[in-house]
Amino acid sequence: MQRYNSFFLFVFCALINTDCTGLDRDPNGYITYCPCMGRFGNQADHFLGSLAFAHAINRTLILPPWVEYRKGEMRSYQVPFDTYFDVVPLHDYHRVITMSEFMSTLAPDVWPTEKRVSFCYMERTSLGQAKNAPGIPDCHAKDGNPFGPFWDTYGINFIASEFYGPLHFDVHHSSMATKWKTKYSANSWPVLAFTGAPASFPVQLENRGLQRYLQWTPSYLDAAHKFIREKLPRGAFVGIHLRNGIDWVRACEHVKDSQQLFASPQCLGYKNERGILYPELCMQTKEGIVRQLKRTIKNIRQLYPKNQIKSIFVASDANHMIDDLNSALSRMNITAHKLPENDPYLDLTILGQSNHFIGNCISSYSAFVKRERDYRGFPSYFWAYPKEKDRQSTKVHEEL
Ligand SMILES: Nc1nc2c(ncn2[C@@H]2O[C@H](COP(=O)(O)OP(=O)(O)OP(=O)(O)O)[C@@H](O)[C@H]2O)c(=O)[nH]1
Ligand SMILES: *[C@@H]1O[C@H](CO)[C@@H](O)[C@H](O)[C@H]1NC(C)=O
Ligand SMILES: *[C@@H]1O[C@H](CO)[C@@H](O)[C@H](O)[C@H]1NC(C)=O
Repeated sequence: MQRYNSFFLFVFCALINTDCTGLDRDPNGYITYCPCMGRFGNQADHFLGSLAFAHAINRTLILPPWVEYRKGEMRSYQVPFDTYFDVVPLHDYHRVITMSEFMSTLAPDVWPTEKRVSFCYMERTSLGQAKNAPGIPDCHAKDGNPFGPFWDTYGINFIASEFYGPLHFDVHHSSMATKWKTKYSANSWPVLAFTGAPASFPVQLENRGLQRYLQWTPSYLDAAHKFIREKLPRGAFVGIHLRNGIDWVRACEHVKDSQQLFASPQCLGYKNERGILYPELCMQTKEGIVRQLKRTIKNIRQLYPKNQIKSIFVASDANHMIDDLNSALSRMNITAHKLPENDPYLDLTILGQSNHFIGNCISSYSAFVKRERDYRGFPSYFWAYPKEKDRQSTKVHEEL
C-alpha cells in the first residue's frame, strides 16, 4: 500500500510539474533545526523524533542536511538530506520540504531575515563568554562547530532568541502539542528554528516505527545490491556491525555508572524490563564474537536448511577482523567480506539487506539497521545479548 501511495504521488507530481513539497505557503508554519548532536546514528534518532513532533503540532518539517565531520577539518560538512534518503515516502506521513528548497523558494516570503528567531529551552552561554559576565540572554545558536557552519550553509542569521521552557517534545504522554500550538501561533511565529533537534535521544519507543518512511535512495539500494551480487558468494549472508574504534572503547567506560547507555533500550527495554547494562554488551572480545557467530550460523542452518549462509558482511568503524573471521569460519566454508573503502552509508544499506543481522545494542548506528529490519520483518540479534549466563540458564530451562 505504502509503495503505491508513493508511486501515485510521484506520478501526480511529475504531471503537474512540481515535486510535491507544496510550494504554496503552509498556513500552519514550519519547523527547522540543526542536527547538532553526534554523528549519523544520533542524528537519525533525532530525525524520527523531530518528524513526530512536526506531525503532532502540524507544521511542515524542513528536512535538514546531515551534518558530517571529516578528519582534520575544523568545520562540519552539510550533506543534503536527499543524498541518502528519498523525500517522497516521507509525504505519506507528513508535510516536509528540503532545507535548500525552502530557503531558495519560500524563505524570502515566509521567513524574511527580520523574522529569524532561534529557539532554545533556556539561555545557552556563549563559548567566548566569561562565566560571570552576564550578557543579554541568548541561544547563541551559531556558536561553535557545527552550529555556525550549519546555519551559514544557508546564510541564516538570527536577530533574537526565544526560550521555550518549560515546554518539551514528548507529544505522546501529555497535551504538549496543544501547548505548543497555543503559545506559538503560525501567524506570529511562521518558523520555529531550534538550536538542536526537537526530539529526545535515544529515539522514543513510540517513534521507532517512523523508520519506514526513511527509505534509501535508489542509488544507495542499487550500490548495495550490486555489491551483494558481485562481491559476495551466492547464497544467504549474515551482516555484522563491529563498533570497536578508540572512541567506542572510551564510550564503553560509561557502562559501569549507568542503567542505559545510548541506544541500549533497543535490547534492554525502555524501562530495563529485559535486563541491565553489562560491559560485554558494549565491547566484545574476538573470541566472544567468533563464538556467537558460529552458534548463530549453526542455528540458522537448522532453521533455514534451504538457504545456507555462505558469507559474512562486516561493517566497522575500525577493525573488521576479516582475517580472524576467515580462519575461524573456513571449516564452515564461509568467507568474510567488507567494502573496499570506508562508506558508512553503504555499510548501513547492505546491513539492512542482509538475511540476518548482528549489531551492537549500545550503538545508535546499529539501531538504525535494527529499526529498518524490524519494519520489514527481517531478523536481528545483538552481540552478547542475552547475557551468556542467562542464555545458559534458559537452555537448562528448555531441557527441563
Ligand atoms: N563505515 C562505517 N562507519 C561506522 C561504522 N560504525 C560506526 N561508524 C562511524 O562512526 C559513527 C558513529 O556515530 P553514531 O552514528 O552517532 O553512532 P554510535 O555508534 O551510537 O556512536 P557515538 O554516537 O559516537 O557514541 C557513524 O556515524 C560512522 O560515521 C561502520 O560499521 N562502518
Ligand atoms: C494541518 O495542516 C494542514 C496544512 O496546513 C491542514 O490542511 C490541516 O487541516 C491541519 N490539520 C489539523 C488537524 O489541524
Ligand atoms: C564451498 O563453497 C563454494 C562457494 O560457495 C562451493 O562452490 C563449494 O562447493 C563449497 N564446498 C563445500 C565443501 O561445501
